[in-house]
Amino acid sequence: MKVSWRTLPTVLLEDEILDKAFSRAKKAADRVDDPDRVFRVRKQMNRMVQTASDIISTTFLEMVNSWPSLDQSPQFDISMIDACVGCDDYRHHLSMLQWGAKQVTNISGQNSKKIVRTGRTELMHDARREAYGRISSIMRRVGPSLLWLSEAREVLKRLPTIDQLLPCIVVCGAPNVGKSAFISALSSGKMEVNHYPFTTKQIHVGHFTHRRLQFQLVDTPGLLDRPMEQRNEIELQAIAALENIGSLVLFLLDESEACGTSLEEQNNLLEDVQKLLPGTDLMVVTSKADLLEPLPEQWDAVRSAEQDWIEQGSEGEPELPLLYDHQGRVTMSATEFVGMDSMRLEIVRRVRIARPNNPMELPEGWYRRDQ
Ligand SMILES: Nc1nc2c(ncn2[C@@H]2O[C@H](COP(=O)(O)OP(=O)(O)OP(=O)(O)O)[C@@H](O)[C@H]2O)c(=O)[nH]1
Ligand SMILES: [Mg+2]
Repeated sequence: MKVSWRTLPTVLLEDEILDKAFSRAKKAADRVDDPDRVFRVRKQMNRMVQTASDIISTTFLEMVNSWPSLDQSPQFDISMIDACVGCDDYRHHLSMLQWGAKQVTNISGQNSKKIVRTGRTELMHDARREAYGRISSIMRRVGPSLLWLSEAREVLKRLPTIDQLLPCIVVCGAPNVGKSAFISALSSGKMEVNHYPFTTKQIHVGHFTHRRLQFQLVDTPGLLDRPMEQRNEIELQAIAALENIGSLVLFLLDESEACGTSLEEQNNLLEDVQKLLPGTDLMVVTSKADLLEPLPEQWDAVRSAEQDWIEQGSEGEPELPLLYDHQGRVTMSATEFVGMDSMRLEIVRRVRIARPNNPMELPEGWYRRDQ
């Protein structure tokens, strides 16, 4: 299930909803035409009460329906919602709208009865006025929830969109090691740029397609910049959320230290990540191979194997040689584009192993004969 956080409709606030409801109600009353004064007032007052209450309860219920239900959300979304806005609050404020819709409907039922049962027009007016007063006070109770949802929408809009059904490769490492450059080099088409709502840092989401299966690549900036004990709970939850989406975690190490973080600190961070994501396949890759001195031994061999493959149309799944650094770690250069296609094919193989249940899985919307 792909949740479209970015298309959640605008949340109308307390006054906007009341204005809309009461002005539509007035228009509806103006359209009433009956030569008998008592009948006319009765119809008018009834229309006002019912229209106002219908508009409010419909607005509330439509909102409740357009916001994803947590019970049916994938674990990643739940963790992100919890980290960004809090699941308890999320549930509470949506249930306030449900409560409000019910209250407003009851009020209109009760006051309509009063209007119908009397023959005196001033009592009809009183009943209408009373209904408006009660509706307004319900709105005042729901107002803070509308405000909360409106703010939550702004936060959730900025979440990355990740398709749960497709493999997802989480790219992490210290600042400046080349995560974004790596994602960009592997992606066909443009990277999406999103934000983690609680930092100003940009998250890059890239995609590539292999044999019609789309692979997603996600950045983790801002989450791992500090030692474990200094991270707040929200960040820890967000990191834990990564566990739920990552078919494979790539940890980039910059051995040249051009990133500004010492290799020792980068290794400490690697240990932290291993602890945080115990169940996830982790692949350590060194970045910026072009800065290594001397260049990796197979630099030219890998580059020409990759070029040949591209010239042949990048078909199939050959065992392209991987590029290794002097410590025997897989490496690549995102700026020179050497070792990138080999890496892509290696990622495809690793993801396949990490998702052993998936060979039978078909893309959304397909069906299987034996089911
Ligand atoms: N020489 C060389 N430089 C690279 C390579 N990849 C990235 N860089 C450079 O390293 C710097 C950081 O690259 P980014 O891709 O922004 O690194 P990042 O890990 O996304 O950084 P943050 O998002 O700030 O954590 C940039 O100046 C890049 O040009 C590479 O393969 N070779
Ligand atoms: Mg980056």
